[in-house]
Amino acid sequence: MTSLFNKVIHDCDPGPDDALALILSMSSDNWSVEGITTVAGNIKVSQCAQNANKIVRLCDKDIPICVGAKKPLKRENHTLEEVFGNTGLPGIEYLEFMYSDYQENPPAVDFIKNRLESDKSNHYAICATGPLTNLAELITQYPESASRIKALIIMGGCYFPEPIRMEMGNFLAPGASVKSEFNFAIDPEAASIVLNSNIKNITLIGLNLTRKILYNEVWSRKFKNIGNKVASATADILDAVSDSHQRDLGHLRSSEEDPVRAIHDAINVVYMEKPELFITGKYFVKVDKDNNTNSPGYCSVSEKPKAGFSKKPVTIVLDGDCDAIFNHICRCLSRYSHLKGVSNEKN
Ligand SMILES: [Ca+2]
Repeated sequence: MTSLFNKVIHDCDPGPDDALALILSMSSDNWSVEGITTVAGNIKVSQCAQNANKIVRLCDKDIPICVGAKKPLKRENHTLEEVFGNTGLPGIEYLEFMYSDYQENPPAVDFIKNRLESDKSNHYAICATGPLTNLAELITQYPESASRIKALIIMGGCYFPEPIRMEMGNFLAPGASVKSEFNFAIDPEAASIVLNSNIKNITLIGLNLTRKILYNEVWSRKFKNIGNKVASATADILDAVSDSHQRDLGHLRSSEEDPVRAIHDAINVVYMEKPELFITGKYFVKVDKDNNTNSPGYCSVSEKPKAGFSKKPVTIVLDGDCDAIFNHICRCLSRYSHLKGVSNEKN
């Protein structure tokens, strides 16, 4: 897949799993991370930018951070403080927040458009791990620019029953009677615009896959044993499981302290670098968006063209090798060996 692109922009709402996605992506030799654009999702968009800044500084990088949509296209925002706390990124409070001048950077949509237009000798992928509001605005306002995107890898949706509760999502949108996936539920209009756009090489990573690839105390120990500050901070971020995670996945713990959780957004980056670890299929997709459906963001798939579905088939990632994925993540975290020490001064 890396033959398609050599530069990546992350559109995200960090978020613990977005944070891991950024950490993995910034470690890659296969591409350079050119920018991070934030979107309202897990938390408020300005806090997302602060969290992105914290992760960029942790990894000793200098990458532009641009603030995007404050709310979905047609709906009110719905943040998840009850899951992710007030900062949206618990576990690394010991890292001081470092002021960044991202407030003076261009808005997210302008940044992406300018990069795609002014840097035509390079090939850009977008790694999208939040609601798709920014990308829908890009497609609507600047369709020619958007068509220059060489690959779009999206964490969003649920295409087959997820493996833990056999449901089609993990989030009950306001007024909904059936669960759907958070990123698509928050802005289903945006998801629909993106899936019906002219962007080539769209890959969807949904809960049907991400809830199979679970972090736990075994991987926490391995991350900490890597012995650099990024790897240990990554373990701290992922070990900070919320009460809601425990209610959801507590029955899978092997001890009281076992931090079992999914790492949804991070799977995007593993797939971008190591697609051979995954099984994929091509499908036409429909995202429920009207207010009168009982689950905004609910996804349906078809192997054949069908009215109301995307005009082109997209790639859906169906399965992945869990141990190989986490071993690859360990290798990515080892790439930060020049950043010595353990971040958490409590330890
Ligand atoms: Ca996210």
